[in-house]
Amino acid sequence: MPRGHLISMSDGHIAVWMTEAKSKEAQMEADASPNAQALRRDSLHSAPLMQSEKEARERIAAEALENGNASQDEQPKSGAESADKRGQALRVLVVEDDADLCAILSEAIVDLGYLCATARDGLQAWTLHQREDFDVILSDWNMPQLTGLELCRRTRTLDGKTYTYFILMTGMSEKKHFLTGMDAGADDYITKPVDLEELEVRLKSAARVTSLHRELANNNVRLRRDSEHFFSVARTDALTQAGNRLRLEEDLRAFEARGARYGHRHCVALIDIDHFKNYNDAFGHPAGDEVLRQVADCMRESLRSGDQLYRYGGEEFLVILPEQSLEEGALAMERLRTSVQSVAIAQAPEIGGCITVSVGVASGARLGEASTNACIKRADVALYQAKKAGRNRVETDASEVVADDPVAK
Ligand code: GH3
Ligand code: MG
Ligand code: MG
Ligand code: MG
Repeated sequence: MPRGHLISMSDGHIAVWMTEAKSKEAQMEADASPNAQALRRDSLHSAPLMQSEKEARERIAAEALENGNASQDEQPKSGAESADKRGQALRVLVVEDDADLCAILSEAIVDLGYLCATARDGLQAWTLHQREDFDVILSDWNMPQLTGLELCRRTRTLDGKTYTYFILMTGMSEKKHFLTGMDAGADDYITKPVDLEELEVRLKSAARVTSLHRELANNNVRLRRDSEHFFSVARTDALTQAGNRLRLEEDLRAFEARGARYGHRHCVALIDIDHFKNYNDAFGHPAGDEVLRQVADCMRESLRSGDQLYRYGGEEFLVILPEQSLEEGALAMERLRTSVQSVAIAQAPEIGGCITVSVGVASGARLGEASTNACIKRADVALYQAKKAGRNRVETDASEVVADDPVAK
């Protein structure tokens, strides 16, 4: 009985991952065929590989019972050379419309320690490959429904993270056919009658190529991940995890471009911790660092998910508030100011009370403003007003109120 893994086909058939084949009837049948006689090698056995799903499932289940374990989970004996760098055996799909030859090839491949599934025409192979993503396809050239050449072309469209090594088999020995095959994306070819030692060499080379390709693809994934990580680290303030000046510059430019193109608005707020020098002087720099972290965490929690927090420098932070008017921005900042106060971090004794922040809010770039930083300058003027008016308060850009007030015009 053949032992192996079932692969269900949509047409009610299944393919069997051959791991070992011992069907006597099948062997006799195959031994009698002309192909078998041409290719016979003592170690070869053959078995019917495509069968009704019910029949195959029954056979596999019966054998599982016989062995006292599930044969579907069984892996083939795979020597170091048949396994790739994942430590897994190469998965080969044999596509051949001649039943005897198909059986003989799959037996030989299993004997070499590889996993093998079979398909009897190009279309069936294509359906199976789209689901199973084989490492190697060993395909006949002339087949009903879909030729080996067309199957090869389609297979190439699936290559990406994995690579399928495609070997074309053909009785046609003229060189121009091989060139056509290579142009369609085949990696190698083998002529019929198939010399099994030659096939062994071809599969070794296939194992090497697919393994290298997988390694390369994994390295690329790692490189991309590292590059994304370093991109993010280069734009993050290490102490507070807020965005840094580089990220701020990039984001501001993006917001302003969006504003100019689509009329989206945004607000900018500058936030400064009050009397922070006194805190540092009273409790030391490391304690001051901890306050910066706590204040940043508190502000992040108080902001909406689309709002962006940056460390502008020292004990100053900046927030971009997308899609908010000056009034809405001021309201959001009032919420932020009270949350910082409610953390209740005791200030230096000479100041008294707790850590507070002052905030200046301005709307994003206006028409005619040359620099992307012009809105920050207006927010800074508002912040200065907040400090002057006694700290722990929010002030808005006064120039905007005048400009928007029709009475004042
Ligand atoms: P004001 O209310 O006017 O803003 O007073 P202030 O004391 O906060 O402002 P000032 O500009 O006089 O001092 C800012 C202080 O912030 C001084 C500096 O040591 C402190 N500071 C800046 N960056 C850091 C930092 O990374 N860690 C710590 N611990 N302190 C910092
Ligand atoms: Mg054929
Ligand atoms: Mg300051
Ligand atoms: Mg300050």
